[in-house]
Amino acid sequence: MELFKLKDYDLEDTIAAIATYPAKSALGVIKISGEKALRIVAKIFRPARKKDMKKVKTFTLHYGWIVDPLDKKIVDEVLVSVMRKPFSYTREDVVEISSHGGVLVLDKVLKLVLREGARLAKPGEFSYRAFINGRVDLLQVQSILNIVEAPTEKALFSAAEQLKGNVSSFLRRLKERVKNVYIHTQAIIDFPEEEIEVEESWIKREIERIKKDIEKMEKASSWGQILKEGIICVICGKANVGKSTLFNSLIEKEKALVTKIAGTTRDAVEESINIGGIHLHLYDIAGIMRSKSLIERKAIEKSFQKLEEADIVVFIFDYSRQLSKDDYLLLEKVKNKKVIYVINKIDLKRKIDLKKIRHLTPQIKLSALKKVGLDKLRKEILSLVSKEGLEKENAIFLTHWQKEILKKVKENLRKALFYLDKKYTIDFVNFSLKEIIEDLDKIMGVSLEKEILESLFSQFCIGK
Ligand SMILES: Nc1nc2c(ncn2[C@@H]2O[C@H](COP(=O)(O)OP(=O)(O)OP(=O)(O)O)[C@@H](O)[C@H]2O)c(=O)[nH]1
Ligand SMILES: [Mg+2]
Repeated sequence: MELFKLKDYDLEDTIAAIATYPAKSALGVIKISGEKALRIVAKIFRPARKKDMKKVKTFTLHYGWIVDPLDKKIVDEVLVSVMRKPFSYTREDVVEISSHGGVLVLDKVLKLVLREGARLAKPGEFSYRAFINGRVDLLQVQSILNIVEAPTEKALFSAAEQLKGNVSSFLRRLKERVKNVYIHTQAIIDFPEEEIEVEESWIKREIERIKKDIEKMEKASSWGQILKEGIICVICGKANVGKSTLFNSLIEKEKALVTKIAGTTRDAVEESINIGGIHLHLYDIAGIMRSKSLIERKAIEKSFQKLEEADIVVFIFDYSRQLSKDDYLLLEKVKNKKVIYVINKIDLKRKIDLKKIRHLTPQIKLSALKKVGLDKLRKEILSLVSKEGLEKENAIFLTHWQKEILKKVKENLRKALFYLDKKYTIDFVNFSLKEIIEDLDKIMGVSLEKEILESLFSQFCIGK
């Protein structure tokens, strides 16, 4: 693998950081990695049973005290774990000191470690070393971020799968297959006189198969994005249909103001909930109505803006009122959206003409006030999110630029198939395949530009 030296991430230094959140807690961990890790620990750690810390075996745990070598004052009672190179996260000598979790204690231990020769680690620097030293590839590095930030269990499990290396090995296998086809095309180019035992139909079939796998990856990555970032779901409807009531019922809190007066909600109200493992950003917005009030008109304008951001719209009709121009105006606004139609207030007498909206599906009748039919709505939201078979794929987490590269790979596969179909010389196919191989490498972090790496590792907290 090509080696990148990011500025300020000097690989020669021994680095240290507090790896846990520095707050009053039972335990805290200070992590040290590098050549001098054990020497530093030997200076500041007094084991309960006398031993030379520089010589202890790997994967061992040592009980004792942190003592300031200058004034011989005891700082804390600790456990020290030792993981020697190459079988550690960074593939260097790593020592973790578990002290008590006080902010001052952790700070004091860290200062001692720094005074004895370590340098404070930069954000993500431990993971950077793990990457540089071949312990993890870029897809795995990203999954570490996603594990830390996972909003739901589903997101966590998928990130853990990626960390295990499942996505990386899938990509490596895919690359081998592309390489195999590439070698065959190269043979045809290099030995034009020889009868090469490769049929173009085999090449075509193989490229088609690879393209399908890339498409699968794309789907899995959109699923990953949904798991990671969640879905924006906006509740809309004309004034007074019960949007805020439904919002409160779904989030199980009285957050949005509810009154019998039309035009109650002005600014959008937001709350995040978990529906079946999906992180849903739910919005309650101002109802649509004709109004002379400048404030109400502004609020409605903002509602329309919010609607544009929505991944999913919950559109509410009022069972106890007739359809009106406001309903139709709003229907026009959401015509290009994924919509679930809700008929609210079914506990009241019906006035709405259901025949006129029969064609609008999926449709759910409920009472937000009496909390009847809410589960049906939750199920419908979930099934709308996971339509297109997304849920069947395992999620993978890719960054924006990785998705862009994936698109390019797909485009090159499409081109290769086009060249084969139109009987271009095999050189064209060969060239596309070469680009694909390079691009697949890029997704895994081989031969990547420095800026991309820098921006990735800077998202980590210090100590990771
Ligand atoms: N009977 C009955 N009343 C309901 C139901 N849902 C809401 N309401 C009532 O309808 C009125 C308006 O409810 P809101 O939730 O404020 O309606 P909204 O759509 O947010 O209204 P705006 O913010 O003004 O657009 C209140 O008096 C609610 O109690 C329901 O399912 N059944
Ligand atoms: Mg409201």
